[in-house]
Amino acid sequence: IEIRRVELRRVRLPLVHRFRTSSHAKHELEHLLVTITDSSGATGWGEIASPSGPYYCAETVESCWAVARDHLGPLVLRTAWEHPAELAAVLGRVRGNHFARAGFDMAAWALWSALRNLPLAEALGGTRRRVAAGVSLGIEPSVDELLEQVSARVAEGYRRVKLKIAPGWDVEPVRAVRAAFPGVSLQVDANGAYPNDEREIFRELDRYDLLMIEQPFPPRAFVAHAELQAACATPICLDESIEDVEDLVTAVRLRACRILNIKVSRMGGLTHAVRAHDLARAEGLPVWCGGMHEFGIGRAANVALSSLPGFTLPSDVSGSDKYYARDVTTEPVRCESGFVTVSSVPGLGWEPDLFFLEECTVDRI
Ligand code: OSB
Ligand code: MG
Repeated sequence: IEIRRVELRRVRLPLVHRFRTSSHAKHELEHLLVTITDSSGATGWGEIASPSGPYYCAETVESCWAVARDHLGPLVLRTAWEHPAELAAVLGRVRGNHFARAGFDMAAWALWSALRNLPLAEALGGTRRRVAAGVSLGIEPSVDELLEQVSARVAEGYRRVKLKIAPGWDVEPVRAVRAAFPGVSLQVDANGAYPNDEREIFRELDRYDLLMIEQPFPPRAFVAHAELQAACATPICLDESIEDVEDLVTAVRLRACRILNIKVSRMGGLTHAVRAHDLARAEGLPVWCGGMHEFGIGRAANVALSSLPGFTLPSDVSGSDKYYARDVTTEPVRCESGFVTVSSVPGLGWEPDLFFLEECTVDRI
């Protein structure tokens, strides 16, 4: 496969509900969409779902734009490949910049699976026909507003609820949600907001029958996570800490977590996400697919990835409507009774809405 044309678009969508984490609040998002076209005119779409500022990881929309334009795009235009993993190996000459690389790797998988007439899920080794959908709820102005959110999502059928926590917004909202929804499958995500020696808050959270505590400490704190995991019954799940398979080996050897969140973006693409899945599965570590508020293109890739056999916990693959009034695909990703159906259409499985994209594209190259 030889790529003749690479297009980057910067696309802006408003969020239906403001989302706040331990580090930042958002009411609209800008992601980059990557289109690659081969010599036969076939195209593949990918999404670079970087947050706008460097608070989740080091990348930003601006850094992704620059690295995609100056390094990844040119590399893709001069590399011939037979399988997406070959292109991923070449993209790996660029250090770090996983979100930017993920957009190109995703586009390569979308194109390759379409050319082979295979649904993306099948091309990746997926076995599930539908995936369990969980929902991630941001920090709300009050516990009452949080309870309203939980109530609405549980009524929609989501299989589990994740609450963002941060110092000052942890035990109280968890206690309130647990009291109001005793049967709901509940987990928390701190996005690394606690100092490495914090134990008391987690001792308390240990009492609320949580499915997991995600990323309590900063990304590089493998030892602190291992010490906390040894001291608490609730499984620790790592997100920001795991950027590649080497990080996962470190976490497994140190017993720093019992669950892994795999994000296509954070791992640097589907190729690396599948490798992380394979290793976790061999080590008996359950995984689920995390999200970055993806638009329909990235969301489609998340659904396909979640169909792999090791994804035994509900993923953050909510329906498009949880985030966007209108998505960039002709059909939104739909969550029905807590499940998203895996597409059986060859390629990505969802089509870009080219007319709507004209309206929400703010820059292109
Ligand atoms: O840590 O999982 C996270 C969104 C932005 C940055 C980090 C995270 C998240 C989410 C959103 O939790 C999950 C989703 O896309 O539904
Ligand atoms: Mg997380």
